[in-house]
Amino acid sequence: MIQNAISETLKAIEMEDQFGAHNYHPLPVVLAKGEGVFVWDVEGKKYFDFLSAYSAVNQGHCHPKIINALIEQAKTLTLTSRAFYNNRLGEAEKFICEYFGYDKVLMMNSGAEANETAIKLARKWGYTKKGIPSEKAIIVAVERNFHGRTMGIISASTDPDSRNNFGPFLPGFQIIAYDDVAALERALQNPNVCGFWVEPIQGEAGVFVPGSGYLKKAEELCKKYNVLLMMDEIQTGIGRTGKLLASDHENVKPDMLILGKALSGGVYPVSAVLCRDEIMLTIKPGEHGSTFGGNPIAAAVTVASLKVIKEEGLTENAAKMGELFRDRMNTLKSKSSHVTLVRGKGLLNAIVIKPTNDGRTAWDVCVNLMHNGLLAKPTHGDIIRFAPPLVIDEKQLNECCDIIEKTILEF
Ligand code: IF1
Repeated sequence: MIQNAISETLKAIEMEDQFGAHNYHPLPVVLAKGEGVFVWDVEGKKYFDFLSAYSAVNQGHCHPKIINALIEQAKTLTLTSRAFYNNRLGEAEKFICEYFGYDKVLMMNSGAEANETAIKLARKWGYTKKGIPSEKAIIVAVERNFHGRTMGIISASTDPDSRNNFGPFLPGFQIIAYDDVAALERALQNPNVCGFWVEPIQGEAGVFVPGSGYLKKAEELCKKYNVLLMMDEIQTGIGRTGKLLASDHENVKPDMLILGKALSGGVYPVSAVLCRDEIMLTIKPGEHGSTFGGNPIAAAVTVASLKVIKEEGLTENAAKMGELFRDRMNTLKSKSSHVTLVRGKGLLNAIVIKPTNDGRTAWDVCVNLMHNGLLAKPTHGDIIRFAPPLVIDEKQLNECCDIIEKTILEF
């Protein structure tokens, strides 16, 4: 029994290795089932999921209400294209706009597509509303940004792994330091700037939380210089940081709100850009679109996913469990010389691991965490991001902190 289960793990890994692109380096675990905060591998071993598919399954794995919405719609009508209307999209658009407080929404599929849509909307608004000379629009972005993997997006990236040997790049981006108000004001004085494109907390970079007041100041400067604040909340949104949006921590209302991941509870690829009419209506029929964008399944799943966040108080739970988690991690930091830093907001947290003298790193900690029943992934070598589904309860959270503490103290 055990033997053939292990061979199932190896068989799955070998098949991916032989037939799949090598664009990831996964932990050596083969998952087969998910429910709430738990996932099971092919050997039947149970784990706490502390990555949540990079904050896509905030509502927990296979949430019954979201799965039922998927099944019911999938049995009825899956895709019409936008050449025709359908009976699900309009009601979903209304629900989403009222949920986040915007005039209109443009539905896409992946987060990258939502960010590409935001770039096109900002430029179109820049030319047709702000009067920027043709082909001169600039979008200001920040160092260590992560907005996706498409050519337009990596043209603004400062990460060599995202850019090397993929050029030539899309022009029209200016990169400034993150969390630097003076640099931002200098950049926005250029009248050709149409947008400031930023994550309220930098997830991929290792959960960098900017100084308090930075987002508010950015909003004020964007208003002062007539620049669109384009907020990428794909990872930080939908309750993850203990508020519905990370922007809410500073009462900031972005001109453009960019969402993805947990917008569908990790059940179906759905992304979206929300903004006021003045911006959204600069794109006319035939100027942008996508075969699957806003399809009936995406519409039904998104409404169900957003309802779950409110019905189950997941935003408030993320705030409460996040406080508990950081307290426990800071206690651990005082006990272990390997943990050099703890940072985060709500249930988007990270610890920084000092490598051991014999060269063991955050990766080795994650392998040991896996053996101890908790799945997390290192980023940029020494940082481990911890982001469980927002449905986690206090007992489960303390059990996970025990696992993390045990693993680190054994390290
Ligand atoms: C990978 C990172 C996280 C995102 C933000 C847009 C997107 C993402 C703030 C694009 C996607 C994912 C992509 C995935 C791993 C993961 C990731 F490490 F890559 F950066 F979460 F931090 N904006 N993030 O975080 O959305 O097109 O993927 O739907 O590419 O390895 P997408």
